[in-house]
Amino acid sequence: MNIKAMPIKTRDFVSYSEILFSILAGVTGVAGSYAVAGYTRQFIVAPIDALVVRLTPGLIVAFVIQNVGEQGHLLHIALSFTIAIGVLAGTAIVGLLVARRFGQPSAGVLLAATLAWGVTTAITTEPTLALGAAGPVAVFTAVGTAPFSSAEHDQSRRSALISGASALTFIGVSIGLGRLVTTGGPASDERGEIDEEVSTLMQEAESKSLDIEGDIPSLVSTFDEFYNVDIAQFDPDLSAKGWSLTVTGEVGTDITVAFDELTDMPTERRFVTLRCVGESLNGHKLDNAVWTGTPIKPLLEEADPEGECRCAMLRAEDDYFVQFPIEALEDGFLAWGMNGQALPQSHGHPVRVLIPGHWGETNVKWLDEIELLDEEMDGYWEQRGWHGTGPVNTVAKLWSESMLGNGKIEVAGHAYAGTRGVDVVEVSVDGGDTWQDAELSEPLPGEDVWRQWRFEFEPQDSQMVVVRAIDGDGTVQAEEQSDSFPSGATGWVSKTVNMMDASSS
Ligand SMILES: Nc1nc2c(c(=O)[nH]1)N[C@H]1C(S)=C(S)[C@@H](COP(=O)(O)O)O[C@H]1N2
Ligand SMILES: [Mo]
Repeated sequence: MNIKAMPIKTRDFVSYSEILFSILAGVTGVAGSYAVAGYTRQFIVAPIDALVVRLTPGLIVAFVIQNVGEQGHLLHIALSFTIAIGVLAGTAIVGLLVARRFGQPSAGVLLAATLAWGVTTAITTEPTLALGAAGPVAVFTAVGTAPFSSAEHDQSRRSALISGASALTFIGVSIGLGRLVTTGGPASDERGEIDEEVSTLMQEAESKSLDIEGDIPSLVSTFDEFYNVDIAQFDPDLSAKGWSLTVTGEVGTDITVAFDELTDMPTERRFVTLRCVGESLNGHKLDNAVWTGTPIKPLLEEADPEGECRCAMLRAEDDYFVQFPIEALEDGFLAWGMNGQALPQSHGHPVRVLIPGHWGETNVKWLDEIELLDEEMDGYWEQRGWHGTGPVNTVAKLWSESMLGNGKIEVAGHAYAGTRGVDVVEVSVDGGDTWQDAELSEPLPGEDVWRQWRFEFEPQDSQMVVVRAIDGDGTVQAEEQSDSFPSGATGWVSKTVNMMDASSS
């Protein structure tokens, strides 16, 4: 932009320099908010993002999930950043206009700062942290009240450059500070030690895991491997101390349980596998962990459900909600530990639900309320067209192909069929004409656990490998191909495996 073109003409409603400085105010205001709040729900972008997520129509969400996938988050987060910058820039513009119209620079700056603080407080409900956004808005509004004049355009250019450089420096420092401030997850006194029962189970999973050449999860996924699906970009950051769960609605008695009361209940350790209804047929939103928690049933019995529909709405701190039958909930589990440690923030700290054999979306994280209903209602994803509250589809994944030292090709993966269990995995190396049984890992204890499979064969030029699982009821995985939307992907995973591919993986 040519600074010469920036002098204020009195007939301009807003001048270029006012636009420039209000944008700098907006960007640095957002950076300042990040510096004091970190990547948490007190950061000005977080509530805006939650609103964007809530208001995005289901069809668009479904389209993004299917066509953009994981990167879909970037779209709404970019929009949310733009809105936050726009809002703060707007407060600066108002200040700058008032300053110029009334010839009162300090009144303009004060107005911009107050507006920026007020708006940020309204958005984040954090008056003190809102000062982080208001400060830089005030500074850049103040600099902007000294208008460029055509007579001194060299000086104007210098002033614009200095301002831009200062803004960049400020943003850099804010990113550093914000990173330090972002803590997330259980506090160190909440992290917990791996107890003996969990480590025995983890060892069992380790010893039952097949010796697979390719790089895929063992029978227990690590924290790093375990997939994540969140409706919001900013996970709730809850402490166990402040947490409680209410069972309410159509019940004989309302119950509220605090974290300590929950963990005093009979504690169990269970292997439970999770799978997202939105994942592609051979996707990786399928993982398994050892969870520490307590069964839901006694709590439900205490509350004494009465509703007509025998169904429950589960709600969470991130405004997520899902509804499904009480029968499924009764088999459920309230977990506060994962692989022997406190539940990580991203998996629902301090308490999440695990519903055996049902799609991932029923496994509510950051749970705070179970409401028994009189009438069925749609949950968050069902409102957006998904049918993901029922039992999972059977699937065998083909996650690795490797060339072995013995000259053979190894294909391997995991298979999952919810509470039906996986009985057999079959592999075809001729595109589905003939089938052979794969080697399967010994079943882990538990009624909702995946298994690993592997299969070796003599390489030919190129061949079509197909895999399918047979569940505990003897039912073969459905062959017909369908997309994940709305009821979960179906079909058999197939891949053309040739020696070149296999040796490079
Ligand atoms: N509160 C809350 N619970 C939630 C979700 C969410 O966005 N918010 N996502 C659901 C979905 S769609 C899935 S597949 C699982 C994923 O759990 P994970 O992130 O621990 O793997 O959590 C479910 N529970
Ligand atoms: Mo999901």
